[in-house]
Amino acid sequence: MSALGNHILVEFTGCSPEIMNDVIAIERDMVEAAVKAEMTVINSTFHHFSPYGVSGVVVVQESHLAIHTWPEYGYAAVDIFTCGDTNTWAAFDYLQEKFEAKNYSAIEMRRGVINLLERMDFDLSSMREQATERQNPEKYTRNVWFTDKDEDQALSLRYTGEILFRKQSPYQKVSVLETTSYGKMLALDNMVMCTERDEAHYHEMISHPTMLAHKNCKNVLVIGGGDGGTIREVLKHQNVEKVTMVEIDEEVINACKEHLPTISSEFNNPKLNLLVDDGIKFVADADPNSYDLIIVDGSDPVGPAEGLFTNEFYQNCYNALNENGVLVAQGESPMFNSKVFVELNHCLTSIFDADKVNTLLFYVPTYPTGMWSFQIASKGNVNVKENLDDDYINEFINGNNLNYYNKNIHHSAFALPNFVEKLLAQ
Ligand code: SPD
Repeated sequence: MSALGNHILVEFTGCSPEIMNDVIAIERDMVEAAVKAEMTVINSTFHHFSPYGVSGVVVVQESHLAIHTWPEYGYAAVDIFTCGDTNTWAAFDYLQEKFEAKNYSAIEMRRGVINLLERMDFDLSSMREQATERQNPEKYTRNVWFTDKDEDQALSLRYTGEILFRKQSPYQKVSVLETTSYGKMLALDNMVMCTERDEAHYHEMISHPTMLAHKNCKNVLVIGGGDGGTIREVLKHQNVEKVTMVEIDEEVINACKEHLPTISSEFNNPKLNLLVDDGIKFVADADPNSYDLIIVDGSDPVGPAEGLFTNEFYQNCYNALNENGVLVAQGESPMFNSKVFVELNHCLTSIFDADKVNTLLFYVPTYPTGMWSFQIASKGNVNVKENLDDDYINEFINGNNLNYYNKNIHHSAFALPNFVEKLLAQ
């Protein structure tokens, strides 16, 4: 039976979900599959869907290869259509291997059976001229999005498709991506930790309001903070003598040292004692009355950071603080994660006196909802909201080129919207 084309419709199942969501890898593999099948590649266009899935087409001289993936089912629907003399099944074999497909099924169809068609005459030369006039400018676009989400809300950032670092550590998936408008970004288990463009909002606010109110933080403990942004800010304070940082995941440190040098710039500071260890255990074993300041710069309360949101951990922090010591803890978002936000505040007010715990709000465009918080709890008499020494603050601000923190921000950060006050009063 003579026909114009040959069409293979393929179901790949049991594929690697990671590969099925990797638009760069899929485009590369589809183009290479065409080459393996001895086709001549003309162009390709691929799209990544939010939150996941990839679609794309490779146009070849002999027709096309197309794909749609559902990573959550480990499934790819592929069709390979060719009207020339090609080795179509070589493309199939190649893709099966690259997608790590455990199973497949395929149907082969003859398309355009000649006996059923009637040939028509038309003026080919004038059609070619018109087509040349209409030619699209050469343009390469890739629309790839990273999404940080829970069941109901999400924050998406467009990125180039390049994943600069990707490793499954014993604790979490560590990745560094190149976003299109926020610079490079560190993500842990698909949650945004920091981007080059707005990390200063977080790192300045986790350190300066408390340290400038305390005025004499000599011995500082940082739990987490593997990207290095918090210690970078802490070490801007001249009276700091020693910073002990306990980060559980060495891969986070490695990723940031390699790809985020402006954030991880202080890892070689001689005042830093960097320990790759479990911060929860470290605090449980810490000598009592040791630290002027403890900063808990953990990720969100899933995976390795879950234990950073417990009563026992904060009781141990309280014991490890000296009599005038202050604690700052990553407090989540009152909008995105209001349950944890409230629970942490209540946990601290049950350990420190209620009037010694303050909620500080600040804005990070790349965190879901944009509004984020720190809880600041004081063991002694340091009041982070009032009786601030303006000269001391000014001297610090003038000596450092800060992006977010200033005196007005310090005062306003403790002003809470009504809905936040109501949440905390529950
Ligand atoms: N979802 C964002 C939670 C922020 C956690 N810490 C960020 C690390 C920056 N040093």
